[in-house]
Amino acid sequence: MAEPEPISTVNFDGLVGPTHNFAGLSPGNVASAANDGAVSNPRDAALQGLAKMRAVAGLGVPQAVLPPHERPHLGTLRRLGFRGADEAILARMAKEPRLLRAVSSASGMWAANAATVAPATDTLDGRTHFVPANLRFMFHRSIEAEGTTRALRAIFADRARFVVHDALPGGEHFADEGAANHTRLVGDDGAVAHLFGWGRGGLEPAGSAPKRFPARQTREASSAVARLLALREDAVVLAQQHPEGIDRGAFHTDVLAVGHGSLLLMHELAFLEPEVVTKALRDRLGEGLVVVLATEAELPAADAVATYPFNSQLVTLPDGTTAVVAPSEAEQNPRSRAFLERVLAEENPVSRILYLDVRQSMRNGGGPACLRLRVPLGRSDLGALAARVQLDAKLDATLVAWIERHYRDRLLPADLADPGLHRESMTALDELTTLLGLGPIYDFQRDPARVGAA
Ligand code: SUG
Repeated sequence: MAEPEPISTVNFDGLVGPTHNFAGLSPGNVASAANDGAVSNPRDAALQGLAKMRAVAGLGVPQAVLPPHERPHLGTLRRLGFRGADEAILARMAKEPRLLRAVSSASGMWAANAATVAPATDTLDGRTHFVPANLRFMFHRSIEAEGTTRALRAIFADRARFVVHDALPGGEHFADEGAANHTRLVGDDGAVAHLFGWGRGGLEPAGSAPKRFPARQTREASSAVARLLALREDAVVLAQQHPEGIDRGAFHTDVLAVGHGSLLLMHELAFLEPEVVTKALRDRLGEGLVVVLATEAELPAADAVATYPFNSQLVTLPDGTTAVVAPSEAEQNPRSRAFLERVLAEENPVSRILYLDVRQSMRNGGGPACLRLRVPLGRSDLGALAARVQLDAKLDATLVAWIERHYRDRLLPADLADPGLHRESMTALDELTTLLGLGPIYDFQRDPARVGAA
């Protein structure tokens, strides 16, 4: 086997889909509940996401896109026994508004939940491994796994370099939420650690559990993902999310912690035993690891959950230092901003903070870090991608025009049964697969009679 190339992190952001709306679908996600039924702006949402990608690419960090999912997903409704033409099925949804919301969510935009990824440098067979997340915990997200797997297999098609596994089997016992609960850290002499956060026991009960909000990821799921990724056992650190943190609204690890390279930022309510986690990482990575801990006194979890300073992206700049790409809500909150400024002032790799507006996504509980899947790749891997997904000025301009051509600027959950919306979405996605050179990844494209025939 050849020596793996040096890797750098490519951010694959989920393009926001044309049905982006506020449906109140996620118990334990404070923003999703608070904005239930509000008017959304899918066009702004998609443009904000693209502006973030442009800003990150502008820092000299490689950037790519993942396609949105087909929504509303009539294939799911057919599997649930609804029959007839698309339009007839949508008309039936007048009596099933909750189901319609669940099959219409643009939640695939949060690409940090699409999969968990391990780079070729860290795996036993020297290939880059992906485990698509089954997202079993909530129905509206569970229907993403199939489409995600298809999209990843279309892009990372080269089997000599990439392995896209099946999502974990089973029900809630192996509920997996993807990279939102995974952090890869690098220490002295290139040592690596993979930190997997979990919230509850699946088959075996865990010691303590949240009381108010549900824990999503199981310990058994995290262990299975680590095995499938073909990681060395001694590089894996499993850590329980703090039940109290979950009860305050940290439904994923990345709501209260973020790590990259040798830097880990975490709130004291991110993990149940922050000292034990720090020690396990330090034993593996050495003194080069920098951990910045925010206490409840410095930064109340309520502020962190409302404004997402830990849901920042940490990206390596061409000069080797790190930038923090934070949501503008964190800039406007004095405590969150003070914490990030402390990070900037202290001895660590951080050299700048960039605040960006991803408000439409934030209102459903997704900050900058939720919108991207980190895929560490070697230089030659980029050339081996089987689709035109890398963001450059040309693709950026093409996507802006595509969004402006197809997206609405106003949407309410009550609009989701509109056959016009379904038709617009399919037309947009059909065009997108051509723009990105993806091939027919959507169900409606595999049944050509139905393209644009809502
Ligand atoms: O799973 N929200 C998503 C937000 C995911 C954020 N991702 C990370 N933290 N990595 C969720 O709760 C809300 C959809 C709605 O209510 O319309 C939603 O699915």
